[in-house]
Amino acid sequence: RVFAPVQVADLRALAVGKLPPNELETLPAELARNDGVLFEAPDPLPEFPGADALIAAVRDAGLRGLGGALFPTWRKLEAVRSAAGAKYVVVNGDESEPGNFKDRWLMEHNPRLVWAGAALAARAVGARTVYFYVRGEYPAALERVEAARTALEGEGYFEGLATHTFRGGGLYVCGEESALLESLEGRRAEPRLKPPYPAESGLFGRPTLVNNVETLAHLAWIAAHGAEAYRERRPKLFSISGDVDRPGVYELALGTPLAEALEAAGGRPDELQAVLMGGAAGTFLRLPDAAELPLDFEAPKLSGDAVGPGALVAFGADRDLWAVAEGIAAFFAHESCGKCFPCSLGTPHLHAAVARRERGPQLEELFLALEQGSLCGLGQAAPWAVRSLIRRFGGVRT
Ligand code: L3W
Repeated sequence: RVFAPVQVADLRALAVGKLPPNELETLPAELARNDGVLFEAPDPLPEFPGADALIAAVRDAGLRGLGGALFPTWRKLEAVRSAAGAKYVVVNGDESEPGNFKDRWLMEHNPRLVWAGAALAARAVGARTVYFYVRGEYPAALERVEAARTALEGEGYFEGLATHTFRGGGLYVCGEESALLESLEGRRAEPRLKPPYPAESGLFGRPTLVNNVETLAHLAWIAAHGAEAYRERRPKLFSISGDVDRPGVYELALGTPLAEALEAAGGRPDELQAVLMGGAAGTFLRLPDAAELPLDFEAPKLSGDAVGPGALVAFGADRDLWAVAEGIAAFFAHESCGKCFPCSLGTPHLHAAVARRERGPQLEELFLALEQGSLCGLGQAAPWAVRSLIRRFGGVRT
């Protein structure tokens, strides 16, 4: 296996100086900056309320996949539950999207909550085995996830379940759920054609519930406090970094306007020119135009605009956004797994075009080839940041 330090150099290019703290061996606990309910595990951890009750609560709470795709969590639970025979639950802790560090914080500082969510989900779908896949470059997270697993096993919380912590393969594409499953099976991480979705045919060809770390933390919180309390709060973790005074993980209510989120992190929206929302697979928003944009599930203005996993990287007026976009394009070219042609050929072309500061209409064809032709989200999302930069900043070199 290869443990490539893919993210660090890229993030250096992203925020030029004020970075998400990915070079740190461990994230300081204080990096969770406000009073989020997700920053602590309920004590005692929630009991399993029964499959019907749990799935109904998850549905009523409106929980969606918080790795970025926002698929309704209860539908996945229901799909896996309704399948017969052996099945699995897999926790996707392969947080590799530049600009995101909220899953890392949860794995390092609140792994009990995530394990609780995974165990509850396993009981709800009738799975007997849970794998927790931790990003290869997050050694402290791996250690703490494993320590929490051992402790919970000792406390009897996993009774009837086999649980495993697994070190990820060290590639960005490992976070794509089907590539992650390949990696878990001991093969090179390459995405599978979908459908069938993992809920139908996943690990070892069996129905598998794959959920992001944060999603399962929310699920556990819902099991402990109910759907109504959740709906009142609408919590979401945001990784806020770049040109703000207090970069960190913030729990904010969905719907919070962008400017307010930046101010919470000590940012001064009036002095910022842009925010990269979502991460490298996200889009540049222009300030002050987007100041009032509500950070909610349904906020797309341009294809690719989405809260995604919840990264906000702020850029002051003196940052060269083209240099950032070049770093992003280089990242995708480097991380493309090579399985499908649109991505493996398209991402180096994109990188070369951005390096030349090309911004003409011919680029649209490349964007479309990547977005529509790529097998997985890596290639599909690769052009979003560049396209949003060209559209929103007129392609003018900043
Ligand atoms: C059962 C169906 N399951 C869809 C499942 C599917 C998957 C989920 C979403 O992620 C996003 C992108 C960025 N029956 C189903 C079904 N599913 N139909 O729903 O599926 P999909 O295809 O919409 O997306 P995806 O490929 O899982 C793409 C975000 O990922 N992203 C972020 C990556 C990084 C992190 C991180 O570091 N933490 O998350 C990169 O592109 O927002 O929208 O489970 O099986 N009929």
